[in-house]
Amino acid sequence: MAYKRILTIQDISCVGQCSLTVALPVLSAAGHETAVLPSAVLSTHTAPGFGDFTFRDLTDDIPLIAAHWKKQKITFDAVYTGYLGSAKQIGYVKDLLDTFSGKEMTVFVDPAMADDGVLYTGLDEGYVKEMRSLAAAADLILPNITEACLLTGIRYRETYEENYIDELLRGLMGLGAKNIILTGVSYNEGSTGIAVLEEGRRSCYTHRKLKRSSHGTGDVFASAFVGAYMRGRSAYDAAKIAADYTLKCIENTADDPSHWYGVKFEPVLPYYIGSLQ
Ligand code: PXL
Repeated sequence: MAYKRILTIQDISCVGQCSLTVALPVLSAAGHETAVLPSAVLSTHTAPGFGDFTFRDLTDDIPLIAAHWKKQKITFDAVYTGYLGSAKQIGYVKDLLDTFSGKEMTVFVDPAMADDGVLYTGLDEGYVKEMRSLAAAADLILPNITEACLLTGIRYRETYEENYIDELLRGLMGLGAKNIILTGVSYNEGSTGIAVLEEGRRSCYTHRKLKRSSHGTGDVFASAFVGAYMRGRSAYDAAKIAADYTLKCIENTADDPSHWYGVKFEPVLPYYIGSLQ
């Protein structure tokens, strides 16, 4: 099996099971070497529940770290970005992609910035605007419906039919997105799924929808997707593996109301590893 070095750029939420505390174990479980560029350090994630969180923005460190890596001739097989610290930082991340870009470097952008029709606390239109151009620099983007709406300017809707999803996919392509993994595509109460646009071909993976919606599942899905894709799976197969794993993680958490802030993804890692064999 090829051993890939994956750089992931996202925050350290010290407590809360999202971002780097999810991405690193999942990518390692997929058999990849990980490198990190923390975008910010927060005491917890920013979703309602933990109250006031601390936020240390690491924007100014990004170009210094990138310059050191460049001097050392360090290269990456993939870069996977998630929640970033500021609009200015997104500009630095674009510069970093230019600096390290190579034929063999795959760029994944999860524009982790919103859910259920609303932007995460602390983010603004300036952040969304920069995220649009980062999405254009990616080989694959992984937005949910809310993020796709913010990126394209299309109105957010809770209920919709297939032509709405087509409109979102077209809008994202219009921004310059090459391959799109659109999550949370649900046409009825009982099911949800992923719309995949891979090299112009459209497919959809649909699965059971659980009653409970859980925090951090976007990061579990994106990390599991990147891990599987970098193991040579197609975007559709990687989406299926990641969606099935995410569903199992939610199921594994459903009987524990005290675990409201994330999903217990760790005990289900053997299932994920098995699905990659
Ligand atoms: O799971 C996405 C995410 C990542 N990082 C931080 C967040 C969130 C979602 O709320 O607050 C800091």
